[in-house]
Amino acid sequence: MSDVTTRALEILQRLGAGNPFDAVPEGAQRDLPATSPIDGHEIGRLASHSAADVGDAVGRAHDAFLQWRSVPAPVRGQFVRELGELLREHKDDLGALVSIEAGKILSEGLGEVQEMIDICDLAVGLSRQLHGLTIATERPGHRMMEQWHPLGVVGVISAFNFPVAVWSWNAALAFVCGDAVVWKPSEKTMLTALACQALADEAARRAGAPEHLSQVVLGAREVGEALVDDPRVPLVSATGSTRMGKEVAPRVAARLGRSLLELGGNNAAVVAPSADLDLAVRGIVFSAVGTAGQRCTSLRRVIVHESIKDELVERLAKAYATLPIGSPLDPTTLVGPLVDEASFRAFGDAISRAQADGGTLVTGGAQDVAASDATGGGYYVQPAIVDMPGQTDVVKEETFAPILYVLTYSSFVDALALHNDVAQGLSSSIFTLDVREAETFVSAVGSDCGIANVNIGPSGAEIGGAFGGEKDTGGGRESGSDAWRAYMRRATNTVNYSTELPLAQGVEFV
Ligand code: UN1
Repeated sequence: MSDVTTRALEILQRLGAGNPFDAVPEGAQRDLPATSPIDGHEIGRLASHSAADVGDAVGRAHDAFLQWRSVPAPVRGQFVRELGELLREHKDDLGALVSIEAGKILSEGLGEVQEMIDICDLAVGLSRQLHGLTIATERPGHRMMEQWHPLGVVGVISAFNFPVAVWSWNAALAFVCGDAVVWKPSEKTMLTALACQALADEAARRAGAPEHLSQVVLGAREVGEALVDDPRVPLVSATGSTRMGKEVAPRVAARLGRSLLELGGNNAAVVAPSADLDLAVRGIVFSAVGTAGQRCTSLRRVIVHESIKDELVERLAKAYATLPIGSPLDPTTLVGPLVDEASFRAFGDAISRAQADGGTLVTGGAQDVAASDATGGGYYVQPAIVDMPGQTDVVKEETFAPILYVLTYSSFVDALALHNDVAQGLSSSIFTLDVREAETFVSAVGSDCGIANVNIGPSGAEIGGAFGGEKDTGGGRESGSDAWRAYMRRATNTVNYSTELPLAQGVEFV
């Protein structure tokens, strides 16, 4: 048994998830390998749920919802408060399990759990603030108001790269909104999902919430499809590739369900002549290289003014040369592995295509850079910077790996045009000390993304803001601001407290 396996199993025990491999029913086909990208080692094998199992899980969740919807929202908040407390208690373990299963460095694994704690805090407060409106009515002796009611079972489909935070953004809000959740995690990160499920079950016990409010279903495409097609699931919240979103959305729409999509990004940083380059270099390196370039908010394009391009590229190359690459469990590492062989190939292919388009590889791209006893079998790469002559097709695609394309501009208008000339619209940033450029960038004629930052990179959003983006990113918003409304249904109520029956629009109908 590898060290990683032993550690994962110990953590699962402490989180109350037991040994999920022992829990696979006798005779079930163990078709789902749980592996760690750290060393490529198989931790164990789990069994897919069938479409019928998914239906059963939705049925149980729906029954729980029927009870939950009439529990007062502030009381529902107590369940999420318990969940937040358990996450605080188990932050180190769950963060390490995220590192083991997704390959992100320990500090980022812990950061992800902190993001869960933060959204739980927000949701607990929100449980006392779910509010509608009172609206002026034209009819005397009447009152018109808007209420928000629980919606039902929310289907959550999540990706490997934020294996636990994305569930919590959805689940913490859904629970206080009076909904139940059925979660299909990525097949690459099933163990962290089972750990969260164990914590949610414990929180429900402590808070006296109904059983089965939270369910996990495991498997590949068919399992996702069963969830997406189930008419008892009024909202499907899906995070992943644009390709996946384009398959999910029409299926959900075909039954007139709602979807909340958080799909690919192709996030850029404009670096203007006035930029504080110390800040820009730090911001760019974190956003481009953090999580080994496997965030949907990762920085993929730098659009730099021609007057400072050479200096910026030189400084970035220097910073890249010192990046410690290796096991994410080693606290000195900043760059962990790619998640699997397919990502590794996509990294190499994209660099070759960029070179064929006339790009110059400034640094990185070397492979097998970290092979050692602890990491042999994992897919480690040296983050790459490619200087591009223009925004070619490969630059317009999202490659989920640490490749930073450098594009050059001479006028700010051109920089904005280049910036927005991609299909995706998640996150964006500008480094400038020029207030006109900064304000233009965040204005209606600036960045067309859901997130637009000034003097920080595009990644690392906090949970208080609404998270999501436009165009091929799917248009959904999760997490903070008023994103909670997606998890509720709106009712407009008009109450007549008079003895007359005046009709709206002055209609006479005796
Ligand atoms: C994702 O990659 O799917 O803003 C989410 C960030 C994180 C969330 C990323 N808070 O980078």
